[in-house]
Amino acid sequence: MDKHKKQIILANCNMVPVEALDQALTAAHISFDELKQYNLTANKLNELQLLDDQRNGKIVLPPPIPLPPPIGNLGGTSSGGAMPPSIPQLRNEQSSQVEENILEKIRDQECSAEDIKKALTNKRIGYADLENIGIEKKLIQALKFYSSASAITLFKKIEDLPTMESGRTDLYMVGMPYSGKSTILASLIKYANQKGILIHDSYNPDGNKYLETLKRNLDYGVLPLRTGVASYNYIATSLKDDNNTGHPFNIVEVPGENYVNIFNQGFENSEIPQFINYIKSANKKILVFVLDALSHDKRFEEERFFGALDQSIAYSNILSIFKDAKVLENTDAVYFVVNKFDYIKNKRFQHDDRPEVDLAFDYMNSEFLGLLENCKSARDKSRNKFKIKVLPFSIGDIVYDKIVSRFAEQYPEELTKNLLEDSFVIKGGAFWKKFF
Ligand SMILES: Nc1nc2c(ncn2[C@@H]2O[C@H](COP(=O)(O)OP(=O)(O)OP(=O)(O)O)[C@@H](O)[C@H]2O)c(=O)[nH]1
Ligand SMILES: [Mg+2]
Repeated sequence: MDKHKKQIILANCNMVPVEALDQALTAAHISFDELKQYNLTANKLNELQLLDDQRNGKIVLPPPIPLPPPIGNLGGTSSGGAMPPSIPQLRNEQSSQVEENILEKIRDQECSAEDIKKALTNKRIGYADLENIGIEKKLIQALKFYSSASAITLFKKIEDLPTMESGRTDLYMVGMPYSGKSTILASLIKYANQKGILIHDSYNPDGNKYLETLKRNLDYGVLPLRTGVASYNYIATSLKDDNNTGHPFNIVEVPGENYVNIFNQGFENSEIPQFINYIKSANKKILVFVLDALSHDKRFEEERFFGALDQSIAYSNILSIFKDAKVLENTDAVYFVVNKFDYIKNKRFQHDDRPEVDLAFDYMNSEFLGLLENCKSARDKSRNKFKIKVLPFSIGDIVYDKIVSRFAEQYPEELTKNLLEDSFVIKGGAFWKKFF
C-alpha cells in the first residue's frame, strides 16, 4: 500500500468499518499505534484488539470456558477465534451418597438443568454417575458448561443503554419474560456466524460481549441464562446478503412486562415515555413480537403459568403506544414470531403436512386474532404500509429445560432471509473499498 493511500485511510479511520481496518492490520499496512495516533475511537480500538487477540490465541471473553463438547448434531461450532481453554477432565468420582431418585429423574429427562446443577454442586451426585446411567457425553458436557456459566445481562434500564447508532435498521424483539427473546437472538447469531454472514460492529463493545456469550453458550448446547427481570439488551451488528452487502442492525431485546400495566400505572409514571424517546429516530424499524406458544397453551393447565401476563393484550398495548408515538411511521415490517413451535407442532399439528408457515398462520388466527387485527388496523391508520408477517420459530430439541440436543437451522435461516429483505442497506462504494 503506498504512503498516500495509507495516509487517507488513517486520516479517515473512524469512517472505515472495523472489518476493513482489521484486514489492513492483518496485512501489516497499518499498526495499532498509528490508529491510536489518528484518534481511532476507543470502541473501534477495543474491537480490533479483540479480533487480534482471538487471532493470536489469547483468551479475552468471559465466562471461563470448557473444551468444546463433541456435539456432532448441534450444527457445527463457531468459526474464527481461539479455542477456549480446557476445564478439568471429568473426575472419576462416584459420589458416596448417590441419590437414586434424582438420577432416575435425570435419566427420564424429568428434571431441569438447574436441578442437576444443584445436585452436582451439593455433591449428591457426580459426573461419573451421569455417565453410568447412560447420559450421552455431549449432554454431560453441556451440563458441565451450564453449571459453570454465569448469566450476562448488560443493561437493566433504558438510561443504561448507549445511544442507538443512526443509519441502521432498528430491530426490536418484544417479548414477555421466558418467551424466548434471547434464545431467538442466540440462534440468529449462531446461524449467521456459521454461514459467514455476521459482521462484527465496533459501535457497542458491551453488546458484542453479550453477543459472543449468547453464541458461545449455544455452541455448547446451552440456552441463554435468564436475563434480569425487565431488562433491556442492545447489540449493534450487521448481516451480509447474497451480494455481500452489509445490512447494519440495532437489535434491542425489549421486556414486554413493562408495557402491560400501563393502565394501572399511568403512561407518565411508567418507563414508556423514556423508551419512546430512546427509540424515536429516523432509522427504519422492524418490530418482532415473540409469541410464547407454550406458555399460552399451558396458561390454564399448569400453575406456574397461571400468573402469566396476557400476551395478546400486552402486545396490542405496545403496538398502540408505537402508533401514538409515530414509531410505526418508520416501521417497515412487523413480525409475529410463533415461538417454541416444536411444542405446538407436536401438540396440535402432529399429522398435518402443510408447510409450517401455514400452520403458524393458522395458530395465530385461532389464538391471537385480536392482536393480528389490531396490527392491521394500526397499519391502515399509518401512512407507511408496513408488512405484517407470521413466522414459526424453534431452537430445535430441548432437554432439561436449558440444553439444546438438536439445533434447528431452518428457523434462523428463514428469519435471516426476511430480515435481509426488509432492512436498510448501505449502498454505493465507500471510499475505503478502493484501497483494500
Ligand atoms: N420448547 C421450546 N422451549 C423454548 C424454545 N426457546 C426457548 N424455550 C424455553 O424458554 C425459556 C426462556 O427462553 P429465553 O430465551 O431465556 O427467554 P427470554 O424472553 O429471553 O426471557 P427473559 O430473559 O427472562 O426475559 C428457555 O430457557 C427454554 O426453556 C423453543 O424453541 N422451544
Ligand atoms: Mg433473555
